[in-house]
Amino acid sequence: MTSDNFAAIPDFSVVVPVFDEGGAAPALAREIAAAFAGESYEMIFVDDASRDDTKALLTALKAEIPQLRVLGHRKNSGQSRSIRSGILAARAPIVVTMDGDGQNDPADAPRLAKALQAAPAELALVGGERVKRQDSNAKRFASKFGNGVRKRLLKDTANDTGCGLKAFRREAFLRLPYFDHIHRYIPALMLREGYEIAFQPVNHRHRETGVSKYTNFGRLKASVSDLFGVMWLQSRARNPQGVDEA
Ligand SMILES: Nc1nc2c(ncn2[C@@H]2O[C@H](COP(=O)(O)OP(=O)(O)O)[C@@H](O)[C@H]2O)c(=O)[nH]1
Ligand SMILES: [Mg+2]
Repeated sequence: MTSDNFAAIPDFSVVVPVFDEGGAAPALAREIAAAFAGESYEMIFVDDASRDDTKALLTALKAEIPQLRVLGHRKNSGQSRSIRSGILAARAPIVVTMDGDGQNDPADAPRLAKALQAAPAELALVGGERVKRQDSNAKRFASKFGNGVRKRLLKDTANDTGCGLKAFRREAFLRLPYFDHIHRYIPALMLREGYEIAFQPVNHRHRETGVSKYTNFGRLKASVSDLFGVMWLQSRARNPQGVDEA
């Protein structure tokens, strides 16, 4: 990449958290490059102190993909913190996140990003909803149950907040309170901030390599306390319906 390229602010920053995804990350980076070919974009992989060769493989790919940036945590800090590190480093006004294991399809990403780019500023998020989950029955059941409870309690209109593929305005994300596992509550928190949100169906693929980093029990444990936390945040929100300057 020339310094000229680096100076220009891209339209889209694709942010991908990865933890021990050496088997999937390089192919995913190439797929993202193919999906965004001809667009003004950067992609930021955030390596969360992987124990495998994820970071080395991605770093080697920078020669092939000039839009690729590789960040690394010194200590494992989880998916949400990785996403946040990527967003803090992102230079584009629109951020697209996706899982690092290849289960989200990069081919869907430009559609979400462009829908947001074309929308009025009030719309801050276009989230993906996986139409045909390619996961085990147990995970699908747990997800359906969790999504149902969350949607009822938070009224966040989201059917699938666990979908890693989301496009949102960077500036809007930076206004949200941050906590571990926030990635499942971005729709609710965007609404709390007074933004509008929308969803589009997206493809979902089998995990071909590596292992899932979450168990149903671990997810449930985190989700319950987070759910109460977000309900509390909602109860403490005030919305001035716009701010006018005289
Ligand atoms: N950076 C980071 N990413 C993680 C961590 N745990 C999961 N991920 C990423 O989050 C995404 C979803 O995790 P995954 O294990 O595939 O969950 P599942 O699809 O729900 O089984 C993948 O991109 C993972 O690499 C973590 O501790 N740190
Ligand atoms: Mg996965």
